[in-house]
This record gives sequence, structure tokens and C-alpha cells, in this order.
Amino acid sequence: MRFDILTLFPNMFSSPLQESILGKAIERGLIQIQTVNIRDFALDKHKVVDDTPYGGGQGMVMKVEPIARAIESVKSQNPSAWTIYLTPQGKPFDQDSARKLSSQPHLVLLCGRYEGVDERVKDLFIDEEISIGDYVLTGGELAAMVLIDAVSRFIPGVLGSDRSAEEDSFFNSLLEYPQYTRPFNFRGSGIPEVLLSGNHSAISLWRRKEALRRTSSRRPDLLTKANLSEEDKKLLEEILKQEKREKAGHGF
Ligand code: 4G0
Repeated sequence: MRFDILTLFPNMFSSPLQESILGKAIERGLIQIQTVNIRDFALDKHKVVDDTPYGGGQGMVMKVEPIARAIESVKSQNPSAWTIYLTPQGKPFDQDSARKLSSQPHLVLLCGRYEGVDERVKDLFIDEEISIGDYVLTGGELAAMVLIDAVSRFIPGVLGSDRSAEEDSFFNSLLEYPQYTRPFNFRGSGIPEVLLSGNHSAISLWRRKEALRRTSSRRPDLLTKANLSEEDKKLLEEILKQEKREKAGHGF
């Protein structure tokens, strides 16, 4: 899969995307990431890429011509590339969007700065506007990296031959259960006894219950969407009873 990133700050992308798992995926040819400096497509002597907004107001707006030329240069190599603009006004990005985008062979990601781009860029060149969350960043670059990371995890081989993002629990709409590794005792803090029992069905049951406990306390919105079995419902009842006992002051 190929990613082309249009940005005024191409250097931001070198180290985050070349470390660890994504670096390996690039080495192995599973993903290809290229940055395009929008400033290279400004034709005037001073390579101006922004201007004051028509109608007045604060801040600067990214000019349409350099962006248009940058997008056209990338799309001339592949006219069917899917073109995304990262903006707080976009459709909220989630695991399902990441999975769907991973079937695209070529994504073009436009990173805005300042107050964003001239509206005509969106009308004429953008297929989809995406937001990674309800907060404002100084530019779309970090949002583009988040998208690339989440999408790349769905590409076969990126997480290794024996693992896939399809198995992640978010995919099954519950939060993950707690994980422990050695040492057994850290500064007096131990680990749940069941994990040492060797009883695999007891371990599975404990993990399912802890996943339900976390989801119910931190993300109750996810529980309503989850496909809960009869056993899950029984575990949730136990959790709620336990919580009530603790509230009453009889627990820990
Ligand atoms: C467009 C994306 C881009 C408009 C980009 C800012 C957050 C996200 C940018 C603006 C971004 C996100 C109107 C300030 C660049 N910040 N949540 N910053 N405005 O995905």
C-alpha cells in the first residue's frame, strides 16, 4: 500500500514512521510512504503558500494553487488514488474507518496548517475529510501519522505473520483485559493468582470478565454495541453486584 503525504513540514515524518513496526513494514515493501513538500509547488519568487482570509478574520489560509499542483503531480501517477484531508471538521476516525481504508492501494493525505485550506481545495480535489478526534493540532501532520499507523496495522504481514489487527479486541468492541509479565512481585505488588493456575478455561473466563469490567466502567457506550453472550451477561451482573458491595463500603 502506498501513502503520499502533502505537507509543509516533510521532516516531521522521517523518524516516527521509520521506527519499529512501520519501519520494518517499509523495509519489507509492505507499505511505501512518500512526502511531497507543498512549498515546492509555489511558483512565485518567495514560494508563498498562505494568505489572509477573504472577509477578514484571524490567522492565515493555505492557498489553492500550490496544493492543486501538488495533488495533481501525485495523482498524475495514479488518478484513482483516494485523497483525504485531515481536519477537525472531518468525519471521526475509528478502527472501522482504518480497516476500510486499508483496502485502498494508494492514499493521498493532505496536511493543513494555520486555519486550514481554501474551501475550493476540498470541493475540487478531496474525496473525504477525516478528523482523528475532537481537539485542534497545530497541523494535520500528526493526524496523518495516526491514520497511517492505524491503517497499516491492517495490512497483512505488517504485525508479523501470526498476528492481525482483525484480532484486536476493539474490533470485537470490548476494551482489552489487564496484562502482566515478570517479575511475580514488584515492590510488593503481585499478580492475579488465576494467571499462575495453568487452568486455561479459568484464565479465559477471568480475562473476559476483566474486559467486561473495564468496558462497563470506562466505555459503557461500547457495551451497547457489543455482541454479548448469555455468559457475558451473567459476568456483567456479577461485576455490577461487586461494584454495589464496594460502594456500600464492604469491599476494598
Ligand atoms: C484544518 C486535524 C486543519 C483546519 C488537523 C486546523 C486537528 C485535526 C488544521 C484547522 C488539525 C484532527 C480550523 C484550526 C490543522 N487539528 N482532529 N490541525 N483549523 O484530526
